[in-house]
Amino acid sequence: MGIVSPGFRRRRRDEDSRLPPGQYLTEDFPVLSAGPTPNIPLDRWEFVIASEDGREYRWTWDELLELPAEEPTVDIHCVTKWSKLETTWRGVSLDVLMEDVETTADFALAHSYGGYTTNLPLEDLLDGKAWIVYEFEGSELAPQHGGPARLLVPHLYFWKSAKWVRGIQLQEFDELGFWESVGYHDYGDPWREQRYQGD
Ligand SMILES: Nc1nc2c(c(=O)[nH]1)N[C@H]1C(S)=C(S)[C@@H](COP(=O)(O)O)O[C@H]1N2
Ligand SMILES: [Mo]
Repeated sequence: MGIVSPGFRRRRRDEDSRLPPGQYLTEDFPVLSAGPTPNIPLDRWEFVIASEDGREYRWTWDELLELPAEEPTVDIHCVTKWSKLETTWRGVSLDVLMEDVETTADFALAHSYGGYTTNLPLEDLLDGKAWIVYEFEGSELAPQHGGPARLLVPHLYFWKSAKWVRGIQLQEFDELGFWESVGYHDYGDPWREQRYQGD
């Protein structure tokens, strides 16, 4: 039968192998927000990394845009079971932002405008694994998806990718974020299906 081309079959197999356990593919981009979408004027926007000893490293919106940008194409996986393959973003690697930050902290707590928080080990933000992104598929990041800027940590469930990110607190201890403190997994590796505490 010539209905399904070999190329299509090959692509389907490739897609299946990129889907973590329990996930399904979606072409849409669902919006998942625990509260209202905050409105952040760009002239008042800032991003702050605070180290465990109280030092603060700040960037204005213009300063963020001046930093070298990358365009990661990554698969994203929401704990509500949708996955989206090959999403393209533009933003600044956390490696660039962390370059001059002096720290011996092991943990990070990301804070958002609007009050959302999420925790992760600092090493999961480094070595090309995380970005502060301000474009999605070639357009400025829509407010409902976290614009003006969000954290993107695609190797963990998408709740770790804090929308409307305003800063990262570095600390020596692991402090649970918003979803983590109500039973979601502390780490959230989609490949190990770490959805809830105890998984
Ligand atoms: N500030 C903030 N960031 C957030 C959330 C949120 O409610 N508030 N939801 C998280 C969850 S559970 C998911 S799945 C993704 C959803 O991002 P999207 O709405 O762009 O799909 O954002 C994450 N980041
Ligand atoms: Mo989610």
